Amino acid sequence: MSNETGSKIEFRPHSSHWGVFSAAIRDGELLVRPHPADPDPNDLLQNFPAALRHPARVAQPMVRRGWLERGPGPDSRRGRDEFVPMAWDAVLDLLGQELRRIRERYGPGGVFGGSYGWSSAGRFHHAQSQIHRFLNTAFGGYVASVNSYSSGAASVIVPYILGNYEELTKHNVTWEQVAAHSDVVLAFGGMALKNAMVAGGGISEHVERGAMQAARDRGCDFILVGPLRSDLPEEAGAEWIANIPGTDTALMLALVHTLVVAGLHDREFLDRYTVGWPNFERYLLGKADGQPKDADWAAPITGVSAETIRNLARRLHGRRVLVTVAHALQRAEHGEQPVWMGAVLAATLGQIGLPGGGYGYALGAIGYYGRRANAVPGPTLPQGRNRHGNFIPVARIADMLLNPGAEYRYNGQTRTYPEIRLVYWAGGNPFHHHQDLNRLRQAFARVDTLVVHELAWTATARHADIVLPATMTLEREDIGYSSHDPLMVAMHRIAEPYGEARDDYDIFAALARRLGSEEAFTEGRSSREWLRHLYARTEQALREQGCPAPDFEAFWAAGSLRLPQAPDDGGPWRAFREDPDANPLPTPSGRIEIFSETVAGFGDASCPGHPAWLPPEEVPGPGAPLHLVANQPATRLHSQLDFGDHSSAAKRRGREVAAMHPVDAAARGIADGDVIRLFNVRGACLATVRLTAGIRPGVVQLPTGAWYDPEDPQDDRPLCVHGNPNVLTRDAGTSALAQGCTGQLTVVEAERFAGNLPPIRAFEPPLTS
Ligand code: PGD
Repeated sequence: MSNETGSKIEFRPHSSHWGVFSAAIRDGELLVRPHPADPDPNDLLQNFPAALRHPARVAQPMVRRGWLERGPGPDSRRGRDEFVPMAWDAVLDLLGQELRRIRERYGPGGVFGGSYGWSSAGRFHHAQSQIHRFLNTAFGGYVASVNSYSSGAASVIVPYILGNYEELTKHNVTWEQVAAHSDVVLAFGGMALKNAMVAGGGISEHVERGAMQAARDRGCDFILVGPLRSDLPEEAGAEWIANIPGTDTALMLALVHTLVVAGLHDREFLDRYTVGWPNFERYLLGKADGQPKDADWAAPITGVSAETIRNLARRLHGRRVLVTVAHALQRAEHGEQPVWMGAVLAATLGQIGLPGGGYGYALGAIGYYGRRANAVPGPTLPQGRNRHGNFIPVARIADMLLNPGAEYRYNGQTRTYPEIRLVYWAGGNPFHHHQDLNRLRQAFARVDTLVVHELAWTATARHADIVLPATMTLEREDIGYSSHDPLMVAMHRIAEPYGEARDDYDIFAALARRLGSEEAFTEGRSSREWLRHLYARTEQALREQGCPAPDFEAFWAAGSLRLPQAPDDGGPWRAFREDPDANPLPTPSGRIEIFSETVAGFGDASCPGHPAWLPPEEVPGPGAPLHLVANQPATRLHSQLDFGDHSSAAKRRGREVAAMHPVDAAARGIADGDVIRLFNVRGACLATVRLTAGIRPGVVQLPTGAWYDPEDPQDDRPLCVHGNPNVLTRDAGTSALAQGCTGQLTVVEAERFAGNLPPIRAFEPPLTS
């Protein structure tokens, strides 16, 4: 391609969590082309062009005026104050001094460096790895976080009941098997393409749509259980069972009950491969509590007729059935239960370990599930050892900051929240990912100092005391790699840094120098030298396997390298099925645990020893009669590049779009395209409504990711004028076992917003002086 002056424009390879691409600058404009071999490229790539030089970018280091004038300390003005620009050397000196003060007075236990977040795809400049390495090698450790907002409940319960969580999601039933073998895919929560279109580290081939189409063409039936019809793509041709949100465990119990009373359960499989069935069966049949968990019992709970449940159960018998449970289901109160019950349903059908059958937990939740693994390792920045050792379950951050010294339960332990003085964040956006944002604001007001590296003025940056401008991925070199995508990408620099932005690595190196630990952090390497160093591991593994192993220069010049992949062998559950004694699962008993002595032994009523229907505390009622599903957005990854064109274009009247059933809208005098106010006891936000019959009546859906935009930041409970559902969600753990995020589901009321529409200011830089 040439520009107007006829000179050739060079497209360079790059990668993002949402796709591999190449890009070039023509006449000051960024052009982006998806990878030519991608069968189903992701439109999220179109968020890049407008974002690159958008005024929402952070142009220079900034310090909050109140912090600068009064020094570190708790301050409720965070998020309400103005900022003072500062030169790099001065701000780094100031921060170095503050880090020394904290270390001397409180030690590493005074710093929360959990810094959760997805940041960018390149494996070296991955901000999480950078900040953890810095805190470990140059500071002496930090209070960490464990687990994720994605799979907080599942990752804790799975090792007790099924085995290795990573294997369950990444080495199990693949899309190839679905296309070739499944007769029925029973998808609780669906498998929305928007989720599978993303994979941490990058993805060059989006295969899910094609696989569902191929399975469908072969005669596979897809059955979607969930309140949103869009959670399976049209290609799946799915039958839709629109249950009440959060009731899947009850529905699964009733399916199993129906199978058992009809004698259609696979007794042989249950005897040979599982433990604890008799205990569970007593509960199922009502022998323990007098209530059989049959279809009639489940119908009013789930909103699905008893007849539909019974018919569905009978249709599952004797066919190659794959049960899938979306991450979303466990991001709710008692989120452990649907994960466990999905496994019990699959075991009852006797399908676990068969090609295209069994339990595909979280298949479709992300792009690296359901694929072959790479046969060689990719680059990873070593994070060093955290000698401090204390941690919290990731979604308990506000609890920790608000309740230092308080006890809480987690994974069978009683733990104590530490007292945090400094919070350091790079590569994440808690004002996107956390629940009950008004409470989070109170929590952040408690610390002495909040430091944020950001490429843009997210609400997290606005609440910080020190904001350091980070480069965006397009402005630096890196290596893109994901464990289940065969393309390793030489991510070339596409553009110069915005304003005074610096790479996280360079910022941490400069701070490490001020702490007297530069060598420990950098090991004397420049960024380019780190890339060469990290690449060497893959090169060596390729050589050892007798595969072509280009050196770094050749890889860099070629722009990408296709890696060998492991066979699609069904993983540990196939081997277990073939010989459970030779290949036991890494559970306490070596079998699938339908009853877990270990979990029961923890004695936490919120997660008993077998899967059970535990009615949620938060249910629709007076004041909040509707369920709100706050799910992943389709037009951006989480909150990333919300100011990009693709994300902005999908909004209506500048606001995030909420989906609502026409019946619920009519009852409230709401018309399609109206701006509505969604509210509950915790907060309120505006959104523009889209009416659709593709949602269960009684449910509103508002995706996450619209940047928090308080109408009046001085208020304690300001109206978010942009549509961030996390002002409404509840900040409570899934259970005492996992303490996972429950942000997927809450209850609200909706009304037509009749006032003057407040302007959207989320993307304007904050006031400076
Ligand atoms: P992102 O928007 O990806 O969200 O939460 P997460 O915090 O990961 O945030 C990444 C941030 O990193 C962005 O602000 C981006 O600008 C910044 N960034 C990108 N590259 C760089 C870089 O190189 N350096 C620096 N310093 N910064 C960079 C996601 C989390 O949200 C997740 S994973 C899930 S699954 C949860 N889902 C839900 C949900 O379903 N429902 C609700 N209500 N809430 C959720 N929150 C969770």
